[in-house]
Amino acid sequence: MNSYVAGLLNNLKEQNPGEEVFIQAATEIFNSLAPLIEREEKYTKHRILERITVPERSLSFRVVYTNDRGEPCVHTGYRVEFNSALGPYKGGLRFHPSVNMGVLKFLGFEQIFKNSLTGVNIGGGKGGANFDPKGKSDGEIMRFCQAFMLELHRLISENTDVPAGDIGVGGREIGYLYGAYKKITRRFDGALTGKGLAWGGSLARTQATGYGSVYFAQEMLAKKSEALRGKICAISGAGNVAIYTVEKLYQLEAKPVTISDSTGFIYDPDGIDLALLKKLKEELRVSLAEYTKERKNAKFTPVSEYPKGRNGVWSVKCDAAFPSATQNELSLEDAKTLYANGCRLVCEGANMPSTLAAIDFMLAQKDFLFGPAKAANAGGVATSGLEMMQNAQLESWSFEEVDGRLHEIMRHIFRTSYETSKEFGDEGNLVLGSNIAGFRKVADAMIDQGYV
Ligand code: NDP
Ligand code: 2IT
Repeated sequence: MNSYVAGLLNNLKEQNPGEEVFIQAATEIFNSLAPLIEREEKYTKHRILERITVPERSLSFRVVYTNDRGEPCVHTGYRVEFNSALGPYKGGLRFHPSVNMGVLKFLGFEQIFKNSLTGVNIGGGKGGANFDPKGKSDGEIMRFCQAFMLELHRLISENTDVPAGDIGVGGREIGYLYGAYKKITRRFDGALTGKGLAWGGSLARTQATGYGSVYFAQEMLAKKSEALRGKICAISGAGNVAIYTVEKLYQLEAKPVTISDSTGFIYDPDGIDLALLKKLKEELRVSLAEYTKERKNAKFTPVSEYPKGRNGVWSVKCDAAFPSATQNELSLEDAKTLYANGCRLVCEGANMPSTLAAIDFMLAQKDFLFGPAKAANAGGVATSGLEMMQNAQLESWSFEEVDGRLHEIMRHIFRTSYETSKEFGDEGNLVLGSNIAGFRKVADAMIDQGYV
């Protein structure tokens, strides 16, 4: 990193105290951008790095709902509108107790470059609340979503800011949020994506992030004339991304053998039972510990038994790994363990699942393929973009149409990232390639649009 970029990063740390994950996301980008910034003087002249690291707008607000015992419960809601150079702010809502402004700034910042890579005209944003949907009744979830929308509706609409799901926000929550949006604003428009199929949702949006991540892995392997067929795969997470990663892996005749949640991980040597996984997580919403009741060969390891500082799921022997739960769930030690056990591909379904040290290690192994989150998990938001297109035209495309477009977008993201890595002299470094390709488009748009 040159001294100008290093100085900017130091300044960013001072200006954003306590926001470690935001600084981590910025560090990764700044590392990648250094050669571009040296080559192209215009980005320094127009102070793009200084501008792009400050959200255009961010809001936090009180959310109060009444629980089933009639008591008021108080939470903080947020929306970070990070960058609109390429289109309306676009990005998910996360409901999780760990949510704070720093977490949403990291996610919103990443979203800018991811969305740019999709080729769809969407800017970057993220929102959510420090609310834990776990253990809450449907009524409590509904009242929380309504209270949240009572503030959020001021910011969103089909062409200003378009939220969607993320951790803790799936089809059920989007339904309650949309109902409240419509009631408050009297508008039936595409202000949210991930909607139900009968009321403006898109086929294949539910599957898109997981499917897209596997399509991306396919592209990485194809470059080496390899395929997923027959490969043993370890997956973390047991939510939307993980479930549809498992589904697509089966379609391509790979063998997924692990899944995980906040209570522990499952190793199923016979291959993950997809129908059981869907039942436990999409219908019953229970811990993965329940999985072994129906699958006697499977083993559940609780989080309390993980080695210190490690994620147990990465100790399972595999050929390919798909981290699909949350940030910083794959450490340097985890990466070394995966590699030592023969794993040669990591494809990031989650946002920033690997630590900076883990990424450095994986990039340094010449026989290893690393698919970075911004590129590999962009299929979800890209398909949200396709949902927005359908809404704007009052159309519904077939599953095959949407899935086909998603597949082509993932191929395009791989090609762009790969070609850009080559252009900058580090062929196959997709972290470098995707960060530079994503950034360049946004930065050039910001220059075109003047100092705003
Ligand atoms: P879900 O809420 O559907 O699932 C999240 C899964 O990860 C759950 O199994 C959850 O466990 C587990 N998990 C969450 N936080 C933790 C934690 N701190 N420690 C251990 N396990 C955890 O979310 P998604 O599948 O939608 O999101 C997963 C990841 O993918 C996130 O990083 C998200 O930002 C990213 N992503 C999502 C997209 C989407 O379209 N949904 C698009 C692109 C990226 P439990 O079941 O116990 O709660
Ligand atoms: O991180 C992500 O890209 C998402 N959670 C999906 C965002 C979206 O707008 O579909």
